[in-house]
Amino acid sequence: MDNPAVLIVMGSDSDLPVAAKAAELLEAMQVPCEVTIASAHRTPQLVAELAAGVRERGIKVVIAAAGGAAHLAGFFAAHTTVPVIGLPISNGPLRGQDALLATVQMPPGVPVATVAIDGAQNAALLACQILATGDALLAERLAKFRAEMAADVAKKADKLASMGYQTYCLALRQVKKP
Ligand code: RP5
Repeated sequence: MDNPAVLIVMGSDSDLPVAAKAAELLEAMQVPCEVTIASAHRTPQLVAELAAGVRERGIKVVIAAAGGAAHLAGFFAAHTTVPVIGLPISNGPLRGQDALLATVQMPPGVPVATVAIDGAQNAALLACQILATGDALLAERLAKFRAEMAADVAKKADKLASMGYQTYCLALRQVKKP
């Protein structure tokens, strides 16, 4: 990808199913992004080099996704002043609780903006919101996204009012059946 504005880096390809959701949303928002794999533990030198080069490459925001003892976002943030969004992944027996705490508990001086476990959509939206501080067209796309969400909620409220909660609930259960 030429001139990516966002870099999505993940610790392993096992993080990709979640991280891909961030890439998809960035694509929908017409934000160019690059997706790569680099591990704070298995390839620390690569992560350090990647982080040291992001500002020069014009990358404005980094999304760092990792599970387990998730040091990727913090280690990346230690090597750059470009904003880093940490995306804890629910890999492993602790289902992301470990990754959440490892990502969010940064020492003062090196911030990581941490989203929820597997919160790929919010990671992408936060990246867009940072970029939109200097991009009016992207700000408009974000406003449209919010308006669509609000319309969706209103539509559900109307449906609930017309169906009644019991029928609505039954319909939801039918949809959830495998
Ligand atoms: C972390 O360990 C990765 O981010 C991944 O979530 C987890 C497991 O990695 P694999 O063993 O699947 O490569 O570093």
